[in-house]
Amino acid sequence: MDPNVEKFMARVKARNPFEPEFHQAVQEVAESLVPFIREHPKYEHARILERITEPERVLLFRVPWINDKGDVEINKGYRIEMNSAIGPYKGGLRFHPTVNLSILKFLAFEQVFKNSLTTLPMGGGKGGSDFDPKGKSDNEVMRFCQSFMTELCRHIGPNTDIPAGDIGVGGREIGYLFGQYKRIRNEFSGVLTGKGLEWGGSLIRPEATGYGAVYFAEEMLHTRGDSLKGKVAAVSGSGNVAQYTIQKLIQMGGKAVTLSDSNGTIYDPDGIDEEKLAWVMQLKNIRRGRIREYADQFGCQYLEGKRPWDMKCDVAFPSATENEIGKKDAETLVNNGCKVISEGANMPSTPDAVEVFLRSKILYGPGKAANAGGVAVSGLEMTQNNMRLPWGREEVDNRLQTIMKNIHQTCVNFGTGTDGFVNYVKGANIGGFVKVADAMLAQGVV
Ligand code: NDP
Ligand code: 2IT
Repeated sequence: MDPNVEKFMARVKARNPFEPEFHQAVQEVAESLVPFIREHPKYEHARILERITEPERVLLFRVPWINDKGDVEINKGYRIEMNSAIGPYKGGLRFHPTVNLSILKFLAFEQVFKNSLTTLPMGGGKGGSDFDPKGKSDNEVMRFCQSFMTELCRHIGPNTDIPAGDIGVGGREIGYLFGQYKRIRNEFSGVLTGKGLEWGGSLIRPEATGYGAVYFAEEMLHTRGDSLKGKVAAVSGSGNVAQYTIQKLIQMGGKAVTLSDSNGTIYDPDGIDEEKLAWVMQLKNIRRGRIREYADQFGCQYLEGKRPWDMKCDVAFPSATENEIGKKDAETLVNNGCKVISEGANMPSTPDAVEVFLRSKILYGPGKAANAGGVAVSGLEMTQNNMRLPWGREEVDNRLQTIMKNIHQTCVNFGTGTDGFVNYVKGANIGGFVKVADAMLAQGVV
């Protein structure tokens, strides 16, 4: 490791103990940025790297609520306001039992670079709770969301901090959160994105992350004169990102053969078509069941406790969660002929898996570039809220496609090596950094 990266990381680890996911995200970025900053000493003098890894503000609060049995339950609530150099804090909320400070700080840190890459004026933030929506009734979820927002509402606002969804937070949760914000603040505003269409939401926002990850994969393939047409894809997860990744893949002539959740993977070599996908959406979004049921319904293989990465594929779309592809998985993917990884999830590949992808010189699109379509359309939702005028489907989708193309080009500009190989990790990290760093320089030591 570059001794300067080592020195920098020793300091980050000492100042942020017991935060392994945060260390992992920072180290990946530092490995790209330290050599770049060495060539641009203005950033070093202003200690931008040290400042950008320190959140502007961390909020941590109690979320008490009453379950259906009448018992009091207590969860932790968080909001990390990471960086506001180029716009108000923007980023999702995650409700999952594994949520802790380390995970939210890694997500908020990634968000700063991702949001900058979209070219829209959005700073970075992330929040959430260790609340587990699984097995909870709608009323319990509503009471939890109301309690969570009762505290959060004093810290956020349409020009201050604009949360959205992430794992465990979809249309239902955004609705309950929005209702409580409006009630307490007596204000109908664009304080959250991912809203329903009837009350300030944007067309294509639900689809945006998955669609964007597919557009990004297509752009990467174009650099090698290829396309997604006829390609077999392994997709992990079965939530928002996985579902719309598959929808767009079908439209572009690809074939998705896997889906998963935290219990296991289904493998459907015939391909998940429109009809099967509609069934999955009903299963996951309405009935809130497990992916195992797909295998019973359509008579295919279910691999209990397994991830999709042993399945032969041309393209992989990890769309579940962080560190879901380890070194062995990466080697299996590459050995089985996988040529493209487009990360719908945030940081789904471990550092040694990333190393395998980069060494193999396959097309590897890291999350902060490949999954930026979601927050990009969130930015477009904010624009429409401010104009008080909604755009049509095609308008939003065209803008999303243009944004994904531009992000790809930024990665190419900053990530192409002397041998012509595009290191999208380096490209995304430096491309995302420059705008934020220059804004921080211009705004003084704040
Ligand atoms: P959802 O809650 O809709 O779906 C999450 C899916 O991932 C579920 O199938 C879930 O399975 C699975 N999953 C979650 N945690 C784990 C785990 N620890 N191990 C195995 N499987 C797991 O979330 P999204 O689809 O919105 O998010 C998926 C990923 O995409 C996350 O990394 C998120 O940060 C990222 N992302 C999301 C964006 C968005 O707009 N929603 C934007 C950019 C990135 P189970 O039901 O068993 O929990
Ligand atoms: O990780 C992400 O980019 C998101 N969960 C979406 C954030 C947003 O504000 O739309």
